[in-house]
Amino acid sequence: MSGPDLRRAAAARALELVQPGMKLGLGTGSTAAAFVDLLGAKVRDGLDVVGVPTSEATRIQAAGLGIRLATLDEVPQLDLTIDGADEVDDQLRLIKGGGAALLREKIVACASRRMVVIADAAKHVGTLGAFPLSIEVNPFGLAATRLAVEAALSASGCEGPVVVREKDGRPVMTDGGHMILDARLGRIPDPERLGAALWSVPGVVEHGLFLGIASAAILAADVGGKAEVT
Ligand code: ABF
Repeated sequence: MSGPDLRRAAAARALELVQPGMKLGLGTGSTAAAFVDLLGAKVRDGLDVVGVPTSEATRIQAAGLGIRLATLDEVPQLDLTIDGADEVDDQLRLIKGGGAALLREKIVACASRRMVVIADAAKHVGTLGAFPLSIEVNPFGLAATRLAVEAALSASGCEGPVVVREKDGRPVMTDGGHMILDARLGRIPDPERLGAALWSVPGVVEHGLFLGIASAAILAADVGGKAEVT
C-alpha cells in the first residue's frame, strides 16, 4: 500500500469519531488533508459540524469543500481535533511542526476536549528526535534566540545543528509571521525537560513537542497489502 492509502485509512477511522453538531479542530499536513477531504464528503451528505482550521492551507481546503468554519474567538472550546504528526511515541508524545503550523496546531489542540493523531504507522517511534524538532521563533533577535536555543538544547542533553528553515533561499514564515528553527537532534532523551528549557527562551513562540496533549493515535500500517489501523 502507498503512503497516501495509509493516510486515508487512518483518516477514515478518525471520521468515525465525528458526531453531528461537533466543533472540530482541523489539522494541517497531508494526513489531516485526507481527513478534511472525507469530512467534506460527509458534509455534502448533510453532516452538520463546524471546523476551526489550524492553517491557512487547511482553511482554504475546508472552505472549498463547504465545511462550515469558525475561529477560536467565535468557538473557543472544541470537542475534537484531528491532526497529523511527524513522530509519535508510546506515551502519545508528539513531534509536530514539519508543516510549519505548530503554533496554531497546539492552540487548537489545547482548546479541544480530545486531540486524536492520525498517521502512517511509520511515524511511531521508540524515542522522539529523529525528525528535526521545529521551534517557532519571533524574527526579532533571531541570532540571539538561536544561541539561547542551542544552550537550552545542551542543558537538556540534546546535541545537533539548529538551522533556520528556508524555502527557495528565503526563511519560511509561518501563518503568524514567525520563523522556524529546525533542531536536528537525532534523539531527545527527556522531552519534558527539553520542552521546559525551550520555554525559558524569550524569543521562542512555541516548540513542536506536544506533551500530554494527544488523547489517542490512529496509526495505519501495511500488513500484507492491506491497511491495518490500530
Ligand atoms: C502537521 O503536518 C504537522 O504538525 C506535521 O508536521 C505534519 C504531518 O504531515 P503529514 O501528515 O503530511 O505527514 O500535522
